[in-house]
Amino acid sequence: MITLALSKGRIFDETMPLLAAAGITVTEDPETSRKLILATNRPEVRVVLVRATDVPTYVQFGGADLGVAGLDVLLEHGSEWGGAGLYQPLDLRIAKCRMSVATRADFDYASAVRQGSRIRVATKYVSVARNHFADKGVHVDLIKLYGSMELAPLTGLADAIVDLVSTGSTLRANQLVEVEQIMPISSRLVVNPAALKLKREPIRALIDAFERALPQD
Ligand code: PRT
Ligand code: MG
Repeated sequence: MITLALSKGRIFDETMPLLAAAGITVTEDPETSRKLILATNRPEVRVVLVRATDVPTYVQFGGADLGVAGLDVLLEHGSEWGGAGLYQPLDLRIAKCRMSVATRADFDYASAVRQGSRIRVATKYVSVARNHFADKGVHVDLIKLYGSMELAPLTGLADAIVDLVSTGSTLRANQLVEVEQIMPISSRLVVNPAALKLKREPIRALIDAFERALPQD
């Protein structure tokens, strides 16, 4: 049996065409089914549905043989585990967005940076944010949040946020502006190294099929 860990929503949706290219179709709809283990047309392949941030954990500890996770999630997970236990053979180029710094329009980020002011930054991505501001030599107080980062500058909790941006409409709707792009983000295939050894043929075949089906850009 090969177990693939996916999160519901965009990662599930955007992984389906790649699976289809490998001849695999999931036979249940995760949005209507309450099942957490989904069968596929191939009796030896199943999908487990986990929270996006739990995908690396499932794969690292063998709850799944492989999974699909955003680079954002992998960087935060890696900072906790030193990148151990996960083989990352492919950038799937799906669920693309970017990690950015955003502030209220009336906050002068550039001059705060220039003047060496201490900036309060709220984020779910503490490790990425810490590295980014350390590289720039900017002093920050990081405030860890678990959601709705956009609210932090609006309430005075923070001067800035580090969050994912794709269309920019969430920022716009909350009158925030993107003042700096930190890095492009996409989802990666992650594989448990022991599983790759034990089930080399079928896992290799899956990786190769994914690779052939990748979006061309
Ligand atoms: O939603 P849930 O709390 O269950 O978990 P999750 O947010 O971790 O999962 P999900 O499915 O929302 O995100 C899974 C992965 O998709 C992330 O780890 C990213 O790698 C990737 N991804 C791609 C995104 C976005 N685009 C994205 N736009 N993840 C989140 N967003 C959010 C962003 O945080 C912000 O709130 O969408 C909002 C911004 O979108 P725009 O289009 O308004 O700019
Ligand atoms: Mg989400």
